[in-house]
Amino acid sequence: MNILLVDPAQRDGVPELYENIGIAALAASTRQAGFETETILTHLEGWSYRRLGREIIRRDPDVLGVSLLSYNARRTLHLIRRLKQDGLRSRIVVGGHFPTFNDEILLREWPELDVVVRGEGDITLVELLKRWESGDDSEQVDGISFREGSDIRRNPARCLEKDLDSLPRPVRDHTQRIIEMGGTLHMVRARGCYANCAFCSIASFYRAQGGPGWRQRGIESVIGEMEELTARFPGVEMKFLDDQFIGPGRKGREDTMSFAQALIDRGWDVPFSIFARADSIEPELFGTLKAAGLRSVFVGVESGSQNQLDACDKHTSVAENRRSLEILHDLGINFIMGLIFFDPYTEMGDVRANLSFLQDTQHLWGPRGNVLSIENRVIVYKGTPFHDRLTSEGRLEGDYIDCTFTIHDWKVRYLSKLFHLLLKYILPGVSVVKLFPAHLRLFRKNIRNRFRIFFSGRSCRTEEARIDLTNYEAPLQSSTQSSTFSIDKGVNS
Ligand code: B12
Ligand code: SF4
Repeated sequence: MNILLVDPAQRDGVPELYENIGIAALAASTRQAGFETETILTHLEGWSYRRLGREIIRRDPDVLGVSLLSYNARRTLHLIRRLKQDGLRSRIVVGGHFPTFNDEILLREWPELDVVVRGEGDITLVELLKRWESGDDSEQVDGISFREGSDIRRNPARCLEKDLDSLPRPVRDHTQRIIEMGGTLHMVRARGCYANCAFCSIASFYRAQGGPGWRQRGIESVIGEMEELTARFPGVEMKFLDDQFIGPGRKGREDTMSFAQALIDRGWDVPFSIFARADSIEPELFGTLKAAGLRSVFVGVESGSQNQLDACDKHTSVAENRRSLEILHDLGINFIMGLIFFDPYTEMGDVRANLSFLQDTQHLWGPRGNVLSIENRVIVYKGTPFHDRLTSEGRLEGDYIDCTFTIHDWKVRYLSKLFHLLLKYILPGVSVVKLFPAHLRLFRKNIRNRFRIFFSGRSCRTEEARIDLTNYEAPLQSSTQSSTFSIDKGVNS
């Protein structure tokens, strides 16, 4: 039985450089169980949806597994529909955050989908595939939803696997290329989060499955993986994707200390970055983490207004936020702060408080600035407390894939539109004009490189991809500001 696992692109044809650890984890589990699994990271290939469709048809897998986020769901679902119309005979399984919270409506509206996997897929997918392989179509597998006649069946949630070390390490099918193209090395040491911020779906995603909200791998297992990866990719910075690198309470702090100490004892200098809540940042722990290789921290500051922090159920204070930045600054650790400027309840006082927070902390920022963007309007997803609150207040607009809200205060509403306009259209326009000579240089370089490859007779994929990337580099930095900044709503802490 051959399986194809796909991470669809977010934007048509724009290469992004990361290994999708969810897909890599599923590939590892299914291969360990004896299945032939191939993975496609569309964003890495720089393929359009049309090209992705052709590649799927060409491979003709028995099972097509697709990872969906709200952002790529609509286009991907339409692609699947089109492929089915064109005769694709694969069984289709979707999973990830978006399907987990929208399983029923997806199965009702998209008959092309066979199964939705809810929550973690590592064990669920393997069980499902084994049943299908043995010709058992009864679908008695925990953690899935599927169609039975005209009904939608939701099997019980699968209990979270307590021992993350029992799962195989994610495969690294694409990491070599990613690194060669200048991307980062993704790692996971812990899954889940003990908090429950109003704009974030992490808590509901993991809690729906029962079991501990935050789980970590054993120190030796993580260090073993780091060792293997540093041997393969020396000098590369590792980015820990854990929603919360530091676990809850005293134990969480002690375990992180032990992890850092174990790295120090090995005498390595492996640079790494993490996500952390402001209230988990303190001098001793972060001093030790720095000695262990910590280079940068994404801090979930969210706001410089106490009202807004409370509305987001952040359970931190403005003073804690400021202090966390001071600590990182004093220790010489880089940071980026995630800042939500506009949420459904923002008032002018919050905007003012945010601006003055930025002003007060500016002396702590690095030379290139540390805020992703000031436009930052929260995105509301199903599975988040904001989504439930706004639904009960009747304030959500749009559909289950793409929904938005209106901000109560009309002044804030217009300000948010103005910021959006500025960041999405005017600033990129200005920078395109400013960067014109650089664009021209890149264009010439691109042509030169193509000639070089043509005459040297090499058809090296990495080399070609590198050229494509250079091509995209300058426009990306300027024109995608509005989507780049919003990543902090996806990558929260
Ligand atoms: C790293 C990361 C990124 C990276 C890389 C993305 C990636 N997929 O690797 C970058 C920076 C590019 C990114 C961007 C965005 N992200 Co992001 N990101 C994350 C983060 C922090 C880690 C992902 C991860 O590796 N997790 C660890 C692995 C093991 O878990 P997993 O990916 O969930 O996979 C498991 C299950 O979901 C399931 N599963 C997943 N796919 C499939 C497919 C099948 C077939 C099956 C059976 C099961 C299955 O099984 C997997 C193994 O257990 C998550 C938060 C999180 N903890 O998940 C947010 C998160 C996924 N991102 C989120 C968002 C919103 C975004 C953005 C839209 C942000 C933005 N505004 O631009 C963009 C969109 C990206 C896109 N291409 O569409 C949200 C998704 C919410 C939603 N409902 O869609 C999350 C959940 C964060 C949050 N706080 O809510 N992100
Ligand atoms: S935003 Fe960060 S701290 Fe809050 S629930 Fe999500 S992962 Fe946890």
